[in-house]
Amino acid sequence: MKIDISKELKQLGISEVNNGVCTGIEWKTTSGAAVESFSPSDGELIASVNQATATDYHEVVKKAKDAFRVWRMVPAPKRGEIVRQIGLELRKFKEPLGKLVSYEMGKIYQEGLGEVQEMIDICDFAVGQSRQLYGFTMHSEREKHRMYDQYHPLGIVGVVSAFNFPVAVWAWNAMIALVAGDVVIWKPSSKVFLCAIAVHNIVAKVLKENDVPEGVLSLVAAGSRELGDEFFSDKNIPLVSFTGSTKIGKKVGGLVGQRLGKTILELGGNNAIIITPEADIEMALRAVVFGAVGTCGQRCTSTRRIIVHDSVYEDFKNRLITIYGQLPIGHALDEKTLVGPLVDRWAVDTYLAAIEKVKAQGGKLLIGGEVLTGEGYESGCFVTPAIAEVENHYEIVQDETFAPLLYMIRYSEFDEAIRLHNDVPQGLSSAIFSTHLLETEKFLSHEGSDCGIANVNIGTSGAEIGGAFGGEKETGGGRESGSDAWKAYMRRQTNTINYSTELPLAQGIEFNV
Ligand code: UN1
Repeated sequence: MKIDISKELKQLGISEVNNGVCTGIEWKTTSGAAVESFSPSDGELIASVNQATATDYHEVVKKAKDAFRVWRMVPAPKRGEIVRQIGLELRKFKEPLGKLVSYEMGKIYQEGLGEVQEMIDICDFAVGQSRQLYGFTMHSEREKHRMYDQYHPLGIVGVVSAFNFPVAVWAWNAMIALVAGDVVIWKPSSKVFLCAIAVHNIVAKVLKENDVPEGVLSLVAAGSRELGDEFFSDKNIPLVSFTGSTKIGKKVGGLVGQRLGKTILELGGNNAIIITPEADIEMALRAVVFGAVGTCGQRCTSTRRIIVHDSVYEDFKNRLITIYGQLPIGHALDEKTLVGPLVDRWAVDTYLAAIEKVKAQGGKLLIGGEVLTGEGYESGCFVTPAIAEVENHYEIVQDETFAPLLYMIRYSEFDEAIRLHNDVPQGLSSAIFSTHLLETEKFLSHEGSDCGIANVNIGTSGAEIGGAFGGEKETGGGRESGSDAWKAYMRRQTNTINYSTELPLAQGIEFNV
């Protein structure tokens, strides 16, 4: 199937060959090695990008540092006004950008649109936040003393985003960072450079119209071979927000930690749904299918395990297999499709290797696990989503396979379900389907789910931007997006002001000189 998106590429300012370096308004001609971007849906070359070099990077950092000195002094609500305009501009480009996300990354068009909607939503959220960057006031133990804490801009925020959310992850970080008075350098995944270039073209108009200094929002499109350790070790970047695998995240955490920089790490998940005898089974089925095969299983919040009570297990399994047997798999931009391709053939190989491991470790494959061939599947990136019956302790089950591979695990006692649920190294998202108050409350209690996100009667994926997003254990530990996640993007300061004519010491210490 051929779908022509040349009109959308033109609208988004994507040429055959693009430069990978931007400081907000200006694009810099780069001499870095070219990366070609192919659609996993039809294998067509979309366009290519000349990557940023180390020299480009240093120039970007210099501009960003200069820009920060100006930007931090712009009143926060005025910074919010720029973000408001970015949100308006994104609304105009929702369809073409959603289409490019879908075509370059492989998620279906509906999800591409949803991703741009998340960008718009976080802009709206950040505009409100720009008037709410507040701290507490405390009563001092000393007479005529006042104490409060306040938040100052931090500096350059380095945002490293993964291929699976080519545009939204940047927005969650960048829009909050902007209202916080920070400047941003974005290093996107080399699998989806074109989406990042399109986003920068969209925001450039707003930055230009408002005379925002060069360097407030920058892009360095460079693979880790061109620019990796240097970026993470750079003392000019006080906060690195990294989304990616646990393996790379540990390395990033080490490099930033060595220089005592701050990190927000949004790494792997091994997200489970507990389905109890009290569950609404229809709702649970729909949530499990969307969670497991949405984005072809390539969300960090994807449902990887379902822990199902004995009494409903067989019925749930059979109904799930029937649904899986009918899933429309195809081109991400075909509106009939519910399951698009994996991002590339490397992801397909990883998927097939995981299926083999499941079998070798004692699991029973119930459906799926194959590569599709023939008409419409020429790119080699299409697979049939799999379900396997396993035990939770298998090595492969303990690992995150970034593909549509769903594990079924049985339980008989509720406490056992919670134990199985938590017995993995990761801790991002979790859910329970139950209408029994004692079960749902226990799941949300101190002895319940150990994840950063815990849901009742909704699935593990598809979080709204209004809540802080992130996880525990090997998921990394930071939070981005909504709630009070903005605090991580700012420098906290405690202030004590003495308006008396005495100098009393705290703790009643006498020290008379
Ligand atoms: C990710 O996969 O990196 O909750 C983020 C969700 C999306 C975000 C996923 N809002 O599924």
